[in-house]
Amino acid sequence: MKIERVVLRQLRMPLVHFFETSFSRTYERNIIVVEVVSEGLSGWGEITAGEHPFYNEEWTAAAWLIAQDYVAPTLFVRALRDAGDVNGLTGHIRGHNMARGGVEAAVWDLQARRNGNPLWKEIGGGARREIPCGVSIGIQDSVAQLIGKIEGELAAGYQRIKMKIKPGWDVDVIRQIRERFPDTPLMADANSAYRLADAGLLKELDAFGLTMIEQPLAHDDIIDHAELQAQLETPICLDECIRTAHHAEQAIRLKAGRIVNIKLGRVGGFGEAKRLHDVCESAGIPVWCGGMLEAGIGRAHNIALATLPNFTLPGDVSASKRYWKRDIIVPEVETTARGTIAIRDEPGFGYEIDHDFLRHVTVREVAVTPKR
Ligand code: OSB
Ligand code: MG
Repeated sequence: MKIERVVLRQLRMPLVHFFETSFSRTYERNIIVVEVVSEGLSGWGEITAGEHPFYNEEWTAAAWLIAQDYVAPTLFVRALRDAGDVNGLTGHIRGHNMARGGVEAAVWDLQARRNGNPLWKEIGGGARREIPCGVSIGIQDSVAQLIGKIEGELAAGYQRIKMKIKPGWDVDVIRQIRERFPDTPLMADANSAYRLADAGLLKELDAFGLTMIEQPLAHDDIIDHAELQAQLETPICLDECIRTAHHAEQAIRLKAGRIVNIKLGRVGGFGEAKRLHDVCESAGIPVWCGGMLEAGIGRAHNIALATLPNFTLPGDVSASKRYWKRDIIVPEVETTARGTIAIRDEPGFGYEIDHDFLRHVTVREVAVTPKR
């Protein structure tokens, strides 16, 4: 593949409902879409960085510069043999996995289209025709509001409910939710809001039969998670602190958690996501696909990823309409009454870009081309 051009577009898309985590409340997303062009075909990817460096160190403005000045130019150095080579080609860039991963994923989409394959097939997935879906529900203004949201999602068929927690919105809230929904698979995501010294409080959550608690401790910690896991009955699921397959090997060796959330952007794209998947699979650690409030392209990539065999748990990939009044793809991502998303067999990520709407939400655009 000889890449001729990389087009970056920054989109501005308001969420239908704000999304609050332990680190911030988001009303509107500023998403970077990547288009890689070669021989009349385009491959598409999404950079999943947030608007601020609060989930990890990345944010839209920095990701734009890294993608433009460092990641895109590596694609022009020589013709690409395989999309799997992009991860190594950008491996000299420290951090910034989301910027690397958005471009890498676009090259995978391009390669899938060249080969006439659906993306799920190109990456070696296809273990299932429908991926199981859960939802991630942010911190609300009241418990009554949270209960209302959960009722709506269960009525839509979603298979598990994840709630965001933070100090002051944790044990009491979960107790009320568990009382109201005694049999629903529930989990909590703390996004690094606690310290090992909070082990006593986190232990109280054992009473509620959560299927897991996600990333309770620091975003870059594995060791304290191991100490905490030894004290908790509830399985710990690692998110922020697993950025490479090697991190997963270390976490598994230390018994820092029993489940891993794999996010395409956080780990730098499909190449590393697949290696991480394989490390977990060999160790008997189930994984699920996390989300970053993606628009349609990133959502479709997540669906492809979640067809790898060890994605056995419902993920955070859900219907477009939970986020957007209108998505940038057609059709939009929809779920079945069973709380699943059916995979599609069209070449590439499986949906059409809505070019009119994409143009409508684009606030800046740049084409990066080879230096001559
Ligand atoms: O930790 O999983 C997370 C959203 C933004 C940043 C971090 C996280 C999340 C979510 C939402 O939980 C997942 C989604 O619905 O896309
Ligand atoms: Mg998380």
